[in-house]
Amino acid sequence: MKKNYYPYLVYVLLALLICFVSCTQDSPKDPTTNDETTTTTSVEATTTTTGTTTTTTIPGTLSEASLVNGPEDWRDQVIYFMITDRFKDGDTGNNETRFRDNNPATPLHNPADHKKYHGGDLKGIMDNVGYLTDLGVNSIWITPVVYNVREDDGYTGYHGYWAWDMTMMDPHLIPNDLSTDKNRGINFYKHFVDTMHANNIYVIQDIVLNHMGNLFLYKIGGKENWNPTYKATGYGEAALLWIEESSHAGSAWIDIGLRRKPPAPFDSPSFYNLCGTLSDSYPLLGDLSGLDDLKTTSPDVRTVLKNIYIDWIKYAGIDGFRIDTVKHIETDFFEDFNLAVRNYVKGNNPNKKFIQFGEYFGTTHSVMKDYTTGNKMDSLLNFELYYAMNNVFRTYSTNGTLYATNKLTKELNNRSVLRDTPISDGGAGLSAADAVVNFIDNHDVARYLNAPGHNTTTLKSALAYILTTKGIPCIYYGTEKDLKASSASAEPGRIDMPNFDTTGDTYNFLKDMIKVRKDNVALRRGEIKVIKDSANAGIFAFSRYTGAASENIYVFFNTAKEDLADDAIYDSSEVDLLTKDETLTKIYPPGFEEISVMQDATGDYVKINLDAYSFKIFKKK
Ligand SMILES: [Ca+2]
Ligand SMILES: [Ca+2]
Ligand SMILES: [Ca+2]
Repeated sequence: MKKNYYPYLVYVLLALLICFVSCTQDSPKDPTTNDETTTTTSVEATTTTTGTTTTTTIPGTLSEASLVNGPEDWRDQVIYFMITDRFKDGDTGNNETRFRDNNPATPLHNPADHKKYHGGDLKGIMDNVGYLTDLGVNSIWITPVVYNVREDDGYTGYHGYWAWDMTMMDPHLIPNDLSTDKNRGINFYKHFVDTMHANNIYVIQDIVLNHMGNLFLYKIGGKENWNPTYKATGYGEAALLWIEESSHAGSAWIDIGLRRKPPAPFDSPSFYNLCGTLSDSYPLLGDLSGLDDLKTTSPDVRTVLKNIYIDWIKYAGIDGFRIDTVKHIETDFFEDFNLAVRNYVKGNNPNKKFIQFGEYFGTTHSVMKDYTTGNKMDSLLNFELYYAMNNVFRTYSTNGTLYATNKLTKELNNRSVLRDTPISDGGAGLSAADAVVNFIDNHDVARYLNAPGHNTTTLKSALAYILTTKGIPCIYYGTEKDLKASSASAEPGRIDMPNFDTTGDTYNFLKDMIKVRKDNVALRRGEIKVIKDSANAGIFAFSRYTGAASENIYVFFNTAKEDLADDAIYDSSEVDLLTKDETLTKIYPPGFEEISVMQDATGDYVKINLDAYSFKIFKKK
């Protein structure tokens, strides 16, 4: 049984006395403070990486991580996003052993239930770093690592988005014998980041700044209420009722859920908005599904959040943040937070390119701009492209065909409202239009293959598009394994990686496409111009170019259900990408093919054969 307490760490007798008098709960150690009482005993962590077993000493004191430079250019990165709990259980010793309501019939660890812990951990990722490097991805985004609420109404905090203590590692991710030692937990994470860096993989940490887990309810007019209706002026600090102090005190699930008052300063009612339930009309101040909304307008809250997350960079040496639920946080918060992060990084390694991108579920570029202009985030997840691709590559319209390919052109054009220059003071060093993070699916939406009628042919086209268009591609774990959920919604899609074989068809397709991107600088860093699109399913052709003609890449998609034979594709782009008598050589899929650029009264054109739902990539010979 995992222990559910933390060692008291006492600096002076006074603190000891205060603790005896007033502490009703444990107080984890401040990771920013070097603790003179920490023993020098080391803890060994054994890691197996591609057949080699190494033993690393995990020290009990914190030391500053060396901030590696980060990628030269984030556009060179292919991000692989995994829910750590679902990737690989590398250490069964840290698996959750409790039961809901202390009932052995309902274990919180149950790999057959997507709401429960499955056991994946950092060792599981380290053990399979060779799989990631074989695939060719060079950055990972992992779900939040901080100490979470274990259980809430039948769900568990396996995903990491329910913080109880943002300064401490969640015990399910690290060796069990480190789980009550804040410093060693953080140092194990540092060991994990170092291991990734040693394999040329950068680490993006997912962070939640909007809310904590569900740790309090309200008491209004003498009545307890989990989700009172939204009240813009707030219910007042007196309405905050910690669960352990409510009528639910003594319920078995309080201890199971670790839903105690959080450590200071998050135990202060002044840290919360206390406005009741969030609504679509008022997304900023309410509690999202009962998750306690932090008062992100408060200078004190801002300072604490900045310090906590700068410490994760300082002590673990990570390379970026993916910031959750930004739509529920005031935009000016990010001028403060993102700038502070960049200033810290710059002060410690001016060469390090640290990326910060946000998640605004379902947004468009017209909204995204408010979060990326000025000194805010580098970029956001590209939901506008996600929806466009859903139409173009995935969702059949009522007449049984896919939608107009010009939706992709519109998405590219709409990026013009985004910040078109790099942030002046560091960060990823890219315009927001260049730094958008492109994805075909993730943990908040259905898996790609769960759309009706879809198969790996259209999956490949969609993957090919995010690996050839402008932006930073992000692959959801298991896509390369053709993972498909029991239903077309987000949570059932969070299934376990079935294996780490490197033999599957989609796996090798993705590996090849990642290599094509790596081998061609224009696909990573070039500009993009659409050569031809269509008002129905059909052709979508574009070029990526750097200015050096020999690097020009031409990509042709056919999204129609009919084959296209010898279709003339005229260059309608204003940059004149096709020139008469030039020859283009196919670089993907394998097999020799050359086409010549021809000219008639309409202009320069090529003729190309494309099977239904297929694509080809050419390079100027
Ligand atoms: Ca485990
Ligand atoms: Ca909020
Ligand atoms: Ca709550």
